[in-house]
Formats: sequence, C-alpha cells, structure tokens
Amino acid sequence: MPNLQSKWRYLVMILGVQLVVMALLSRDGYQKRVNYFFRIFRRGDAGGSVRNQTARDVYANLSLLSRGPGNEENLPYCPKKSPLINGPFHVTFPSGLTLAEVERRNPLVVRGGRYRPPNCESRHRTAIIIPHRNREHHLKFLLYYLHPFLQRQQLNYGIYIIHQGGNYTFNRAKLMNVGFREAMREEDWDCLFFHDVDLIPEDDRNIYTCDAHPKHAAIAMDKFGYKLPYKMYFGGVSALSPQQYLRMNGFPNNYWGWGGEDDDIGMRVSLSGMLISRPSLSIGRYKMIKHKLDDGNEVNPKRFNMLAKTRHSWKNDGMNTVEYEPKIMRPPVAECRGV
Ligand code: BGN
Repeated sequence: MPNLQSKWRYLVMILGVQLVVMALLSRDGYQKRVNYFFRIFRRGDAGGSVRNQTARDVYANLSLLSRGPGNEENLPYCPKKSPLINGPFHVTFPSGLTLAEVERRNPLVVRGGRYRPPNCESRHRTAIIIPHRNREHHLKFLLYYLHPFLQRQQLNYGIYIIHQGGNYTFNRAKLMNVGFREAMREEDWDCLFFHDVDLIPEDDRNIYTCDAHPKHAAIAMDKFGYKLPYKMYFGGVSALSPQQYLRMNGFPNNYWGWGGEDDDIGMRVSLSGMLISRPSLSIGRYKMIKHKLDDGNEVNPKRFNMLAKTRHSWKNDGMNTVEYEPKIMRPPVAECRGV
C-alpha cells in the first residue's frame, strides 16, 4: 500500500508531465497540428463541407439578363459593386459537356468570346489570356464557369485562347506575351488576367479587375490545401494592368517546359519595384482539373540556372524581344490566337 507521501509524489509527477505537454503544445508548430487534428473531428475536412452548404449554381438568375431595346450608347454606369455577386459556387466536371452547351448557356457572349453587361456601362475592361495546347477537354470546363463568373461581375471582357502550334516544347510565359500583344492590339484593355486552363475559380467575389500592384489571384488552390505553397508563389492566375506588365518587361520568353517561369515572373514584379497584391484566402479559391504532365511539357532542367540569372536578364528578355507568327481564329465563345 503506497503511503500518503508517495501518493503526493505521484500527483506532483503527473502535474509536472501535464505542464511539460501543455508547454510543448502551445508552441507555434504544435498548435497548428493540434488545431488541424481538432478540425478533422469537427467537420470532416478543412472547411470544404461548410462551404458546400452555401455554394450555388454559377448560372443562377443569369438568364434573366437580356439586352433592352434602349440606346446602348447612353447606358448608365454599372454600380461599383455588382448586385449579381453570389459568393461561392459549385464546381463539378460533368462528362458530356460540349462547347455548344457553353454557347447555349451564354447567349449574350458575341463572336470572339466578348461580352458587355446588357443594361449598364461596365466600369472595367478585362482581357483573359489563356495559354493552350491539347487541353480542349479542360478548356470547355473553364469557359463553362468563366463566362457566367465574369458576367456576374458586370465586366466588359474578352477571352483570348493563345494556342501553341507545332510540336515544340510548351512555353507558357511566352504565350502570355503573345496574348498581351494581340489583346492590346485589338482593344484598350485596362486589365489582363493570365489564366491557366485547368484552374476554375470557386467564388465570384474574386473580382477580375486589376489592383495598384500586380495581383496574384490563385492564392488558395485545392491541390495545395487551399493555401499558398510558398510566399513568393505567383503561378496559376495573375493579373496586371498594361502599365504594370510593360514596367516589368512582360514575362520571360525562354522557359521551355514545366516550372520556374512563374517564379521568374514573381521576381520581375519585385525587381521592377512593385509589390504583389492578393485576394483573401477565403475568396481566391480555385479547383484544379486533375491531369498528368503533358507530352511536350517536360520538366525544364535549366530552370534553376535561369532563375539565378533573372536579376540580370529581365530587361533583355520579355516584351521587348518577343517574336512569333500569328494565326487568328474567331470561334463564338473565345478568341483564338494560334502561334
Ligand atoms: C515550384 C515551381 C513552380 C511551380 C510550383 C508549384 C520551380 C523552380 C525551382 C526553383 N518552381 O517548385 O514553377 O508553379 O512549384 O507547382 O520548379
């Protein structure tokens, strides 16, 4: 039988162990892990199920919009905040979706993927630039969601698909430079969104207009657990005004294959004296269409060396050196520029 003294000793020991455990758990790293652990019990995942209860159909009520008989020259300006904004919407990838269906659901989009709000004069002109090759399957999903998403924001917009012809290795950043030049040739856009074809926005409060500094819109992607993979990440979807784009000499032309070009672009932002602006984590959310690495877009082994030289090369490689041979097509739901 333990006497009274040894009972006290046990009690003190247990209290001591508890204190040490609590001290360890309250340290930053442990706290995150413990919170994560408790969240799993509370709602099954990191926020997904709670959001889904309120997510709506991105096309809800859009069919009520139609062009009035009035004079289109004298429309009043659209309100500063669009009344059509709904917040989160459902994103799924149903089999059997066709471009004809996208066209049918977007009757106010005109040839070349252009749209203006029917009842008011938009305050913003935004071009969406989508680099593309062999991803028709992803493109139709992106267009299915992007058109109503942009219409909810009452933007005057145009969608440009920049298709890389031939079999040479894919060059995402150079295609963006081509898109910038071709889009600006056609219209005085005040903002350009550089958009991966496989990223679908999930919340229409993620407004596709430009900020005072280059914007990185894809801050929370499902493939990275809805948070930034690293602080300087600038990939997926970004937005720059023409002035900001030219100030950093556009994007690099020499990154062939996967990886590094977005880090180069992020470095150009700071090398040219600008900051990165971002929407909040709860709004800048994107779902990625799952796929394997494409043929012709192999990992670029030169990317480390190239990134090490960006601070010397950015002024000599970019919009001031881009060369290409354009071929232009105008399908109904997007403008298509092949190079
Ligand atoms: C990074 C890639 C980016 C890519 C992100 C997310 C590089 C350069 C190495 C210094 N950067 O590692 O291009 O967008 O991952 O996948 O590979």
